[in-house]
Amino acid sequence: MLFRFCSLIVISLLILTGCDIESSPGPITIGAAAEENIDFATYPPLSVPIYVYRVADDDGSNASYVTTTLVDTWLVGVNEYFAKANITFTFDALNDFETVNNSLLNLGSSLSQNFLYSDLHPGHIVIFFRKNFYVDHANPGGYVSVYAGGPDHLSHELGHVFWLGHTFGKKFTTIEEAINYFAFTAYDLSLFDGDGIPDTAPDPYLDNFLWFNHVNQADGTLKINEITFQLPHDNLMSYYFGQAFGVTERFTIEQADRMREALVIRFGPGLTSLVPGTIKQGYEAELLTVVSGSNYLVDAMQDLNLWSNDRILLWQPVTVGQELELSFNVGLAGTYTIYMGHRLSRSNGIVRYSINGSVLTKSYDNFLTASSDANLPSTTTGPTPIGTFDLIAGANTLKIIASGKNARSKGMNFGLDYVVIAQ
Ligand SMILES: [Ca+2]
Ligand SMILES: [Ca+2]
Ligand SMILES: [Zn+2]
Repeated sequence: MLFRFCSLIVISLLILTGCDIESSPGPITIGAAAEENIDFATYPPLSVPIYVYRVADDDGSNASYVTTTLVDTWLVGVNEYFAKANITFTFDALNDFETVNNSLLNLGSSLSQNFLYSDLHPGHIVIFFRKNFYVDHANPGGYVSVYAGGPDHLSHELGHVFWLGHTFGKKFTTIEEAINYFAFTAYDLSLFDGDGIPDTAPDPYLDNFLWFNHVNQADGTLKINEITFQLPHDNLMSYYFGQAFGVTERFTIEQADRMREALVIRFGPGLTSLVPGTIKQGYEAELLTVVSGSNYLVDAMQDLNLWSNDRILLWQPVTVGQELELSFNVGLAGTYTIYMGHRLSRSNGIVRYSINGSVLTKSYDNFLTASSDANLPSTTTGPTPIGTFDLIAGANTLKIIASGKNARSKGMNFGLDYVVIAQ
């Protein structure tokens, strides 16, 4: 196959290489790495409000066809896809939908116009629906500009907002180009890994729907030399958009993980809409009274956008079973849900909690697993629900119990940014 192809190859490539190219590694099938078994339904639910602009030209003409009803319908589909990440988009049709007459915005290409409007709605992902055709795009800073609607396009662009790249890297305009490129680069599979995410399949993307002519219609594979690629037809961050083989479009676990990470970092603890209900009282962990325990300090955090009051309570227990007891004052006795903002880092351990003397069953591993990068800076979990409790008026106790550590963690540290109680 390779030889036959070489003999037909365009002259310029022959001159360049003299056909002295790597031999194919032999017949193999390449697909995605197996997904980890993580169920994000057991993680804190994250809820993201959106704000929608229906964009028209300066004189009001040429308006997008979007309506609040359409947005509601599309969000049902979007939320089905994002359920895997336990992320839900919410839309308040009454207050968060607006028509704006702005020809530049309607062109879609003006970053400054996009930012001008999206900055007006902190705590929301702003979505512009345009009439003019320009590529749908998203900015990781938090807006989406689309020509088309529908759950697939919206989910794809929202994936970009939460730091997901395309499954493919370089786009190829012919199958021959892909074959040659692959051979000349010593069958380097990373060329086809556009997103750096192992559980999305390597994707030699043939542009302009050309892939459709070369793909095996029975199973959706694409063969390059003797290598068969199981294309990620099922993935929302591909350009296949489920146009073949009846698969359900979706995100992988690693993609879900990255989106959750992006979301809590982007919004930080200030976005109270991450917490259902109303926050009744909030406490900076670094200001709580320490009833008993040792090896703790107030740590000033360098990334000031992430942390409430720019500081956390850092505890560095040295043995499993060690305890740190804090107290927090509640104004009115009642039933409250407690949320805590944890620090995630490469040196964190596993803790359990005790509230007013009763030890909770669930443990929390705050080791930062989202990346294999050992130098990744610590980040916040966002408000993590701990449970619902009857709290008394006055001093209540929160005990933290060191319960072990991830084998890869450098320590048993524990960082607490804040505690909030909500109803
Ligand atoms: Ca990949
Ligand atoms: Ca704090
Ligand atoms: Zn894209």
